[in-house]
Amino acid sequence: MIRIYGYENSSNCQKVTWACDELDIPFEFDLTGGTQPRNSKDPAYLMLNPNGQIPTLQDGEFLLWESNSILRYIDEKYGAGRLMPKTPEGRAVANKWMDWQLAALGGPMGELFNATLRTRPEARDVAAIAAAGDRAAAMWKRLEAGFGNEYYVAGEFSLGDIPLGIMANRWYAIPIAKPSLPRVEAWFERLKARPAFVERVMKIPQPGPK
Ligand SMILES: N[C@@H](CCC(=O)N[C@@H](CS)C(=O)NCC(=O)O)C(=O)O
Repeated sequence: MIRIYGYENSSNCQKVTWACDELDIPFEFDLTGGTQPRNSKDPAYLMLNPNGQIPTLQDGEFLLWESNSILRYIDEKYGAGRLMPKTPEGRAVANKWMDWQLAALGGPMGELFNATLRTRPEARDVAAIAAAGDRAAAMWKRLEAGFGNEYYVAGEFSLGDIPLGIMANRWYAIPIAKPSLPRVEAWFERLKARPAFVERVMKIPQPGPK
């Protein structure tokens, strides 16, 4: 059975647990200690992942870190590629959105998340939250503009939806004013109808203040 080092309320781990359920792949968690890692900086863990971050996947002797790479690996190895579109163009679009989540959306969303849910209410900086909210909203507007009439980001449901769906779950959990994004909102409603998303993402409480 594959092993996932991580914890269930980590956004990057949720990508993997959600995809495993979509593909009916059994897995075991390690380092979970409930909802927090025991220690991702532990020398023994750093042997598995020199970044000292989660998730790390172990499949027999094979070790892999970087959540989006893990998604591609499990889909190809255990899902016969069924979470990737069938055409090169479709796969390219799914890959584009996965890369964009890490390269463009993740930064502003991390900043906003740390300034809000990860900070005690009395210590929150209203101006910093407004600025981070604006930067994140600018990114969500790009996704809104990137949607045509597709139901999912690459047409059919695919790996392309998973990293973005995790971010959307955070975005809608953060109590700030948000612009109207009808296509993003309709897509998020579609994700919420997926049992694996409900179980592995929606039902898991967001991490609280550090
Ligand atoms: N690019 C990495 C980022 C992993 C990452 O930032 N993981 C966070 C949890 S969501 C983490 O390990 N945080 C603890 C730390 O940085 O020490 C990936 O996608 O796997």
